[in-house]
Amino acid sequence: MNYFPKNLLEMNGYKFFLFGCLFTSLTWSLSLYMYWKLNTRPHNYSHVQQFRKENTFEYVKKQKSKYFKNHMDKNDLNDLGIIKTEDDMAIRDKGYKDHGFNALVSLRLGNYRDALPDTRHKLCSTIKYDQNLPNASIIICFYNEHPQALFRTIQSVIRRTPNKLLHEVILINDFSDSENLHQVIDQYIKDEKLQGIVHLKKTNKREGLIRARLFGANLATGQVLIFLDSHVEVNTDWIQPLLTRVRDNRTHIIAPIIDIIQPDTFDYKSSPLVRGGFNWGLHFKWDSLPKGTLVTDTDFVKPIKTPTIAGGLFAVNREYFNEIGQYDSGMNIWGGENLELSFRVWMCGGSLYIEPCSRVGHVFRQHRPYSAPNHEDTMARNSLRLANVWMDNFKVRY
Ligand SMILES: [Mn+2]
Repeated sequence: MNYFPKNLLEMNGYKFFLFGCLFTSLTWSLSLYMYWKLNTRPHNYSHVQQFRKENTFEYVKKQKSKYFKNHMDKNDLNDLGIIKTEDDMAIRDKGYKDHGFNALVSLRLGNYRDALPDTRHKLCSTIKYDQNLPNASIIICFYNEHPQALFRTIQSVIRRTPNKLLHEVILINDFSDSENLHQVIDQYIKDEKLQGIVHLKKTNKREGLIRARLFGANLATGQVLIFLDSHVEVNTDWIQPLLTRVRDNRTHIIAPIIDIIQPDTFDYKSSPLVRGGFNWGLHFKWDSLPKGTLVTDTDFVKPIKTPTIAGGLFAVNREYFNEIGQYDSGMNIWGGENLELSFRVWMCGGSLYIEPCSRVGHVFRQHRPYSAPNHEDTMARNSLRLANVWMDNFKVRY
């Protein structure tokens, strides 16, 4: 019996029905297979060795012609996330787990992106900064950072900071798990011939953000210390306003506006002008500015007095930082140190400002991809220290 008609017109109802069934089941199987392919994560990532050469420099080079033309074109940024192979998918998924952002996009974005939107108020670009400013040591601590995210941080600092003002960049590897990462970064510094300006150091054990920063601060010899996260991109003329304010008053701690780099697409967006606050749980929060603060154009370029700073990014006179006793070195890993520093500064006669003409983009990760080694709640522990040291009669409220 011939089930397959020579042409469709010859089919009677029965054969047509059978043919339809066959066609439908084939379509369904195909859809299900594709759905399954797109949704299953690879069971192991062994075929994607961490930081293997193809995953970094070579890979980026290969992609270069295609992706490096103009990153600020929205469509191009979208293209960076396209998954073509299983390796791509593994890099992306492992990236979310290890870094809290899309590592595939970070990888393809490469070691530097040229065009960032200038998110400052238009008046900022008309300001002529004094050439005679103090120089800065930039301190960047990292723990298991994605190499390209760190490289973009370094490159953006090198390329967007006047040579004269950049005393050094101190990278502190806070005992990252992978030995390989340290070598990759070391090699990168050599390849880019940055040995004279970028210094890579490693702690002897996991110290956490606070003690790792102190380790860096104690090595630094610049007049001003600027602490940065390891997944940021500094924007046009970012450093001049910070250094100007610190020079004008050595007891002022100055933070830039933290622009938003979206963790899935790495799209760069402007942040509104707000100031730092806190609640009685001793959690940092952003507060809107008092009514009437931003009326005229010039109000948008004045420093904003702030009770607290977010903590990731700020500039401080190095000697003043030492005089007020730096950070509380008894604090572990992460959390609370930004409020502790803020309280300390206020009570030691200093003050804190946010500088609207200094913009630094920061990848707001989906989650903090690490915990304390012994699963200690370091935020609670550090906050208790802060309350005990600085809050006197108010500590009962915590
Ligand atoms: Mn961060």
